[in-house]
Amino acid sequence: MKSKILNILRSSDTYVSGEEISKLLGISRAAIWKHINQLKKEGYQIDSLTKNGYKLISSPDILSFDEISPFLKTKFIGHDILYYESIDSTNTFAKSISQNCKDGLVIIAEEQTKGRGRLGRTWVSPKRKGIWMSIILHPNLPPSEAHKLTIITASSIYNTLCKFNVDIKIKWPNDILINGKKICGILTEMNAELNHINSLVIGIGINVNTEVEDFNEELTKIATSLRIETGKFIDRKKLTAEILNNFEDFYIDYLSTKDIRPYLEIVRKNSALINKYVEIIKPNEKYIAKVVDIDDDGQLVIDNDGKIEKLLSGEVSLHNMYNGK
Ligand code: BT5
Repeated sequence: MKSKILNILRSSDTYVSGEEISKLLGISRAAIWKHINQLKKEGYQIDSLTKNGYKLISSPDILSFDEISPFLKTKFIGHDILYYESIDSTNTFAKSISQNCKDGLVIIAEEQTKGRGRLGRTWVSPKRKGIWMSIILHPNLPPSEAHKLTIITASSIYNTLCKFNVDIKIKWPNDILINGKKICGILTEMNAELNHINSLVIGIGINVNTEVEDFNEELTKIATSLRIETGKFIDRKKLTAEILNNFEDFYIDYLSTKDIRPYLEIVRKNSALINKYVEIIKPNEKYIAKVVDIDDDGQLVIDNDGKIEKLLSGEVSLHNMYNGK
């Protein structure tokens, strides 16, 4: 009901009387007043005049379904959004419900208290500064294909961020960098049988309006945000919807063609790694090698002192990029 009242107020430039809303929605004026008060508590600025009714003055900077849906063009992703002011981790929560929920459900939080990266690392997620969300999917794919969805996610985010005219690079397998610093990380997790993915959770963290003070000392050196890079305050709602729109386009196309090459092409063309030297960290060894390519299966191809090796995303960490040895 609250969303319906909001939609009525949004569609009008002037005051809408309580009587009109009451007629349109079939609820009492007292009930409308209660919902309006709730909206005000959520940060909506609504002017109410006894004679004229209600007028929406401004909406809060929040990533609820009501705020994102006006910009959504998707067929199913984000048609349901579970929105939290604060959560431990959208991925942890998404994983706990992923088997019994609708395909394309999105979990979004304004803040994560235990945001996660890969391999038990922490993802710093300050309140209302970024986009911290997880998309739950039920693709009909074998588990061996799951890593390709990270490629689809990275390339769709790359495409979305291009409009900001900044120097964006994709760092295999799951990072997006601007001017060499990390702006986005992707965490793909799944629940699978031997031959079938039961559910997949794609976690996306993007530093949008984060300011330097929001990063700890360690992150200041390696992380950045759209705000820091563009000098502008960015509309998070629109950006969230654009990411979901672009991601769904790529995802639906990939499921029908099973051809990852167009997306790999985006990753290769804008790779932060190809032709660079990287430190490869495996559980039992560390070494420096030159990245030569990303192959058609999405594996990183490296030249380790003349020996060509292929790396799967789950098995390595890459540190310190070198332009020459
Ligand atoms: C990632 O891991 O980059 C995946 C991050 C995924 C975050 C999203 S947010 C929504 C969803 N819910 C979650 O709980 N997670 C997902 P990895 O490649 O392991 O990188 C982690 C490293 O990035 C850390 O060890 C830090 O060095 C760095 N880092 C942490 N917070 C950062 C931030 N806000 N911006 C840039 N770098 C950060």
